[in-house]
Amino acid sequence: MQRSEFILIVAVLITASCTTSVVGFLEQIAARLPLPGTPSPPGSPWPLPRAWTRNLNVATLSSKDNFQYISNVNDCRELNVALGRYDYEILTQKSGRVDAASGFPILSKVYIHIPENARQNLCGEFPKLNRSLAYESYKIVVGNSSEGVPIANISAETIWGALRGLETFSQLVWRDRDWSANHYYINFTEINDSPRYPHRGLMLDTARHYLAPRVIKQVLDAMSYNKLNVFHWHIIDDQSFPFVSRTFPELSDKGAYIPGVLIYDPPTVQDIIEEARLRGIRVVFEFDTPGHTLVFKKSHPELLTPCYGDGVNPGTPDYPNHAAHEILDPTKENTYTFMKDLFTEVFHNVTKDEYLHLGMDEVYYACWKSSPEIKSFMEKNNYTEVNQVQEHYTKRHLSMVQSLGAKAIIWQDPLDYGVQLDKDVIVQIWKSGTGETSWQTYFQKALDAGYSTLLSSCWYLNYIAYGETWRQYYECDPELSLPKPLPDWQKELILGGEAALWAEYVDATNVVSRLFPYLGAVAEKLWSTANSSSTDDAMWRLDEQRCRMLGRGINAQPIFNGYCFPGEI
Ligand code: CP6
Repeated sequence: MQRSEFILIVAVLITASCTTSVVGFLEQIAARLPLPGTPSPPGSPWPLPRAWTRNLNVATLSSKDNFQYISNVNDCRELNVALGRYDYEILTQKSGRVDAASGFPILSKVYIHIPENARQNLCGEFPKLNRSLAYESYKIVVGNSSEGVPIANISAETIWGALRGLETFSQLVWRDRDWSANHYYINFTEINDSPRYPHRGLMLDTARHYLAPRVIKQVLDAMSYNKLNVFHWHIIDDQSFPFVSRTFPELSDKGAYIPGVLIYDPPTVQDIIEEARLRGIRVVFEFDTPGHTLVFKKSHPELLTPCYGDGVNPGTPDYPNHAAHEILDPTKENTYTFMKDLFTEVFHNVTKDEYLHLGMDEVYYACWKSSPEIKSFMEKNNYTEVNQVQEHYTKRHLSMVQSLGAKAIIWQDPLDYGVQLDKDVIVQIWKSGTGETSWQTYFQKALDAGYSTLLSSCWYLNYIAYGETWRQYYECDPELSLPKPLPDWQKELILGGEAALWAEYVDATNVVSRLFPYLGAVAEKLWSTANSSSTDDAMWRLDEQRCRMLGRGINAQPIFNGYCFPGEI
């Protein structure tokens, strides 16, 4: 609702009605009316739903004992756990004492409706990439029952939609502006919602710095507050190998920052996958090769191409945090059999997702170019350019992964070097320059070639700067930022996108505040319909979302001047 409409309705009601409860309510609303220039009424959801209307009828919340969820299925663990998460405490911002506001009817029952059949409602399954709008859609109606008491209904086609609906429902509850009153309200509301894109992710790098499982879980929780549904886990890189492989335990025994301690062992990994699943979040593992593999050298030096002369990694020691450039040796059979054994374990015993991310970014050609072994390999294969070596590795690795039954996501780099891939490979665009190297150019090239795409270029959260930098994230749009409109078949190829947080300068001390609430800006771009809100309008809802996250214990940083209610801070 626009500020002007909102004020108009208030004004009409002031003149048209004189019952004490409405006047009482109007006083409440007036007291909670945003400051001049702040158009968002309280209880505004983030990300913005596809269709959202509400009126000035308001119900209040009473005590915890006076509030219950009632669902038509009882044996769905995902739903039961979620109802525990969205308990009365979270609705009331964990603020302890709550008093029903006198003169207002009490909302005490929230009905949840999903299909009874588990095959339809998807209880017990893992979330998947699914293009169908129904998959995560939901409806909410808050209004009077036939007996004239306020009730809320949340209905969805699947458990994943029910989770999204519960999140939105929790965001509709707002606190009286008079802080000492301990009153909570919810407006009569109708919402019909479904996502714009099916893949809405965050890439986290746990190799430059180790992130404790509890921190990852907090990030997953906060992701669910923003309806994100993919955790892309960049779990290893040049600097460390915290992933514990049962097939090759030496990789983390030699490659973890502190072996046996700063690691993700199999039970921990499964625990994180389950934590994500219960929030409708997929975990997509990235084992980045053939570049970014310096860490393999610690336990398996035979897997790497020795670099010579000018090809020696310039990354260290002058730039100790710069990517190092030792890369896998594509000339040896052993490299492929090793990768096959590692990926077999990952696909069959670790991940629960259909997709694996294969990396393929930033292959440092100077090393390969410096190597006599690569030179003779090229001669033997009649290769004239080094990118044919990359093509060689990419194709073999990809077909091995496909033979395991996995689907693949890669960073854009092989396309940039002219490598042709199967069209079922998803290409993730991460580079951004100007002109020929703008993300729009790369993105359009991938779409023209017929690849399904994910956008990340404009959502690199690792950059920091003074000011309202979230606006850039919010103003970047996978379709509207392109120079010309896409034909429908190309629109279909856009699966969504991912924010990326590279962790050279990030660890448990700053990861949450670096991510939130900025990640919310990306989340709304990927969930809400194109052009549904301007940056200036979004700002007030994002600010409320930030305070809401603080109330839930997430240390989201401020986006401009102001304050949150005590208790949220
Ligand atoms: N690590 C890996 C990185 C980056 C990439 N891959 C990266 C590149 C440029 C920027 C930030 C991060 N640190 N493995 C590129 C996908 Cl600006």
